[in-house]
Amino acid sequence: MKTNLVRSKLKRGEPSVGTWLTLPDPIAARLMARTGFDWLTVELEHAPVTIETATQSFAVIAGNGTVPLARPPWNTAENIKRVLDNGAWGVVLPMVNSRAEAEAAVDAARYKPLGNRSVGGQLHAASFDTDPATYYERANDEILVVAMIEHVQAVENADAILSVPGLDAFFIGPNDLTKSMGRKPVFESDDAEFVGALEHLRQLGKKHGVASGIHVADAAAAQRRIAEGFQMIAIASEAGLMLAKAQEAVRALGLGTARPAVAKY
Ligand code: 3PY
Ligand code: MG
Repeated sequence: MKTNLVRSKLKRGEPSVGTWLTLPDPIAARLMARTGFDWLTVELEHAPVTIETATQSFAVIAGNGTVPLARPPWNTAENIKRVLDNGAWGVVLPMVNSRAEAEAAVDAARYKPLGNRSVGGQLHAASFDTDPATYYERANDEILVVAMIEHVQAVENADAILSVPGLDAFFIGPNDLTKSMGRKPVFESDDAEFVGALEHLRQLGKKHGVASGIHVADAAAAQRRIAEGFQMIAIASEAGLMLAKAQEAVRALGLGTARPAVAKY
């Protein structure tokens, strides 16, 4: 069975960088899996990605030596089971706002004795290049469980959320977090409430031995966050990276007026 090198890196305290896959396209996933990111998160929350497309993407990502993660549409047992049973090596769960929600996530993502994940499926084992019996034996050591902290309620409850056994990392969604603070959704802000929340969360991550993660807009921001101690960093998305490069070329050549088609992530 293959080893989840992202989980190992995070456990060793090292940074791990990836991006989001928002296009419903396993060919884009295949190409992105060869660029050198540690992991790619297939986006099922805000993008038109179906479970069939996601399943194909998990396979080509894993087959090209990169770790396939999934962000399910919401933090429910049904969603978690569907993506893990079809080949994701980990879940990045939206809007985990309470200890009970974090416990439910771990319960759905881990087999007994750490949880109550239901046994079944074929593609989970194939994705790790092993057989189902070995997968059931070892999955609890390889599956990455990440709770998104992206609401002021989650920041308030973070001490309780991050103390839940079986959680590997938390991941800040700055856009939802700033929106929940009553501001415009942004990746970066100098606002004291936002800056203070990030520092508070990182300290709690250290206290509970849970890796700190955050979504950023570009490589320079990723370097800054890594220097601050964040470990799990997502840079934009494949669509965002593609559009940024295209817009750079258009601007350099002084071509016509761009339509407002900027992808955030
Ligand atoms: C957010 O910024 O809200 C996100 O969900 C990023 O992944
Ligand atoms: Mg979000």
